[in-house]
Amino acid sequence: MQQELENKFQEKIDKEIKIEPKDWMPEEYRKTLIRQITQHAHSEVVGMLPEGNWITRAPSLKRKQVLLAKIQDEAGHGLYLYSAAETLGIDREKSIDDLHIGKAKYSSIFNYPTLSWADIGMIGWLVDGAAIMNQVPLCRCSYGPYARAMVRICKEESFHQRQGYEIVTQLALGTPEQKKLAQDSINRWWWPALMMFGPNDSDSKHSAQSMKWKIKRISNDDLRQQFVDVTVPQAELIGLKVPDADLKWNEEKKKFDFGTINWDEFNQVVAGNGPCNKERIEARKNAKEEGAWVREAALAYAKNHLQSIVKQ
Ligand code: BYC
Repeated sequence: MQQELENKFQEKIDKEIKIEPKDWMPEEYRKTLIRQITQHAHSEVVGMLPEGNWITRAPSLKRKQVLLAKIQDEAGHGLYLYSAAETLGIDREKSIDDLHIGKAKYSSIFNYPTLSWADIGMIGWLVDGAAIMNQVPLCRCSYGPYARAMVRICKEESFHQRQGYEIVTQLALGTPEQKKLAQDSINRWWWPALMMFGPNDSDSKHSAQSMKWKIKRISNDDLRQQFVDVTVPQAELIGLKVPDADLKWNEEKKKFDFGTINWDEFNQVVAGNGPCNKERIEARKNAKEEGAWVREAALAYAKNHLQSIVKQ
């Protein structure tokens, strides 16, 4: 019986029919999605912190407005994703608590500090750029609610990437001091951006099953390669040097060869020992505590409002 259900489920996936919340699904499929979607939601929300660090110091009113809008978009992405995870039966409060007690993961990239304004451009260009590369295939994910959430998220991420590249371009083509800021920033963000795609295919424990279930469509290494191939020419165009002595165009394979990622650093950051892990979780916990009165007030208002409607 169970085997029959699983066969039918896989048949649907093979025929590109979306799985919807009330459809039967293997427990492991549900768990994998809950893990990936909540990690993704946490990344969006924690990702607001390094950028929020520069709202008060944006170099002009226009830059401040754009940055504020971008950060609000990230909050929206978090909300769509928590909602998508809820359709799988996970409680939002519980997933947020899991983040706060260090049980749930979020993207390694957000554990690095934003030391200069150039870092805000670099996040838009490299981090959102890597996010798009990874998320466009997720628009074809077999689970309907996740796939649909990704469509809108990708549209917004594309705008974020463009605004980031525009900031970096202006700095890179500006005064020698500005160019130095941009170069220093790419030196610090390049390798962490490559780590966003996750472990090499041979070490990626979830990939094989996730590809079979069409949750993932393209492997970690293939996405990383696509990112390098697209991004290196963009760096060259504005005169920035990618900090990789082994980076070289491979004419035969029509792709860039590049150096080895420091996996020890990646593992340390994922394990909670990166430069800003503790600060990030502390900030999220404080936000929850300090925002408690807003939630209580909103709930009281909603209850009141509902009662007055019922009375009418
Ligand atoms: N950081 O078997 P694997 C954004 C974990 S963009 C931390 O390959 P999977 C944003 C992985 O979770 C960023 N942990 O796993 C952009 C697993 O651990 P567990 C968010 C990582 O799931 C701009 C273990 O390593 N994007 O939000 O098949 C502004 C083994 O890995 C990382 C997404 O989340 C990492 N970089 O593939 C603001 C996209 N990489 O769970 C916000 C959706 C791997 O077994 N997620 N790990 O303990 C995915 O596409 C996939 O989950 C991944 C990993 C490609 C990230």
